[in-house]
Amino acid sequence: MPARFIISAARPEQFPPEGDPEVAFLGRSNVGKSSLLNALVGAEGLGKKGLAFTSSRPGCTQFINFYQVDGGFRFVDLPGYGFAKVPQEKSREWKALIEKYLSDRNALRLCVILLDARRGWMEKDIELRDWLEHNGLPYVVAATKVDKLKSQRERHHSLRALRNGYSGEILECSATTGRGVREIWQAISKIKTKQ
Ligand SMILES: Nc1nc2c(ncn2[C@@H]2O[C@H](COP(=O)(O)OP(=O)(O)OP(=O)(O)O)[C@@H](O)[C@H]2O)c(=O)[nH]1
Ligand SMILES: [Mg+2]
Repeated sequence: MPARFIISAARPEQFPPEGDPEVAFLGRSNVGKSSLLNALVGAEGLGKKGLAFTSSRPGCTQFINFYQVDGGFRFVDLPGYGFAKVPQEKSREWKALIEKYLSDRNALRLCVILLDARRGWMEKDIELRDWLEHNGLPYVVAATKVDKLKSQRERHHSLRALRNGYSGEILECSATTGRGVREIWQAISKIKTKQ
């Protein structure tokens, strides 16, 4: 699915004018948001480097990045939360920026909450989920990096951590193997028919 970068917004005034329905990718720092976004749009039209910049260094995405995706969507890559090494002031700025986007954006139709399959729900993830529910924003939950679960024991532990206090659907995915990409696309396609 061809896609192109629109803008990197450090402040709400830099958000592009509202347009196609938007899908936002949210989750802890380093959970794999940018990687999953790349996997969703695939190599097609992107070239080898991918669309969104990824890094093993947490705190890689510092602004809200908007991408136009063919098929009439926009993908929105948000900075990760919960990364202790970011100075508190910076972290507060990001939180304010993210909250502003989530509360004011009419075009926002779906949030994808990403959880690390090995860790499951952490405090900040639950905070986010509660906030989305309270504000009536639709979301799906994706467990990332499932390719890292090698043994039966690890898979069992993962399932427990993901199911802990949550009974909704969880899409298992991996940006490395492409697992779950189709299922996420299915969830995204539904937002069109809901308009
Ligand atoms: N094995 C494996 N590694 C992954 C997967 N997804 C991401 N990674 C790795 O995890 C690291 C972080 O990935 P990013 O996509 O940059 O994470 P992010 O959530 O965008 O991080 P921030 O921008 O810092 O919030 C990188 O080293 C990726 O290569 C996956 O599905 N499997
Ligand atoms: Mg990122």
